[in-house]
Amino acid sequence: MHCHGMKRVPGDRHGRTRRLFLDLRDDRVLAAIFHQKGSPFRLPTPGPPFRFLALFGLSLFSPLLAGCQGDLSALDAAGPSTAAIARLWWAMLAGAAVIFGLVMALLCVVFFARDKVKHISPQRWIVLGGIVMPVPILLALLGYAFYQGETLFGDRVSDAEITVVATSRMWTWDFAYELDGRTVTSRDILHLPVGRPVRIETTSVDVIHSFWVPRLGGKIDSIPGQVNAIVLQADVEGTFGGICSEYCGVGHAGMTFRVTTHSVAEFENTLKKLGP
Ligand SMILES: [Cu+2]
Repeated sequence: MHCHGMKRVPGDRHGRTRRLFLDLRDDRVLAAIFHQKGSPFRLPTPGPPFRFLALFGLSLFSPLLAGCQGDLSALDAAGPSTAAIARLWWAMLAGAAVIFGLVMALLCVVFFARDKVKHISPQRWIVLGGIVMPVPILLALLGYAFYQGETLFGDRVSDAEITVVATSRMWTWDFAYELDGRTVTSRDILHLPVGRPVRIETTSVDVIHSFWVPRLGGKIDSIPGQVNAIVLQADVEGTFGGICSEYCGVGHAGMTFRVTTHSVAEFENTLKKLGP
């Protein structure tokens, strides 16, 4: 058997890939990770199975954990709508993990106990493994998605006493509020009261944009000549990121805004300081 991948000429793509793979399993690399001063992983010398699991775990969880929090994370809920989205996301992940685990279990049976499943016909594998096994899980997830959807768009959405008009244009957001019979506005900063549902009515003056504050709720298209509405509620005071989530031209990436939430009294004071 040829095992001379390491002798490929320098610059060879496959040779480099193979060296990188081998390096990751090298004791010196692991020693740097696990035994350096101040390393959070100061552990006894890891054995081969542990090494693989540790590296696999590190590679899997670092991007996952990094994505769970932050200004634009829909998993870092600051209101009931995003809480519903996050619950659904975790349920979908759990369902996908269960199906993945079952498929891997079947794969192990085929690899390691082939004699016990040899009598099962291919058609039976398809029906049992491809339909009977995943469909109940997928139906349960579908039902849960409908149930959570009611929190976002259905009868369970709270009635909003406050309305803000969000007007999009390339590449800014204007927010208009009613205050004692007059209209005040803010640009690229949306002020919201804490604990009160607010109806956001959005429209565009040029092309289609999309209004999205990930920590407070789902996204909604902002379309010229049309008014679309979404109800958002913030449960905590703070500032959150908002973005246009529909590509709208060269300035799209910079079409962001901030959401600042205030206590109800402070919200009114803030609006009083705004101009028309
Ligand atoms: Cu955009």
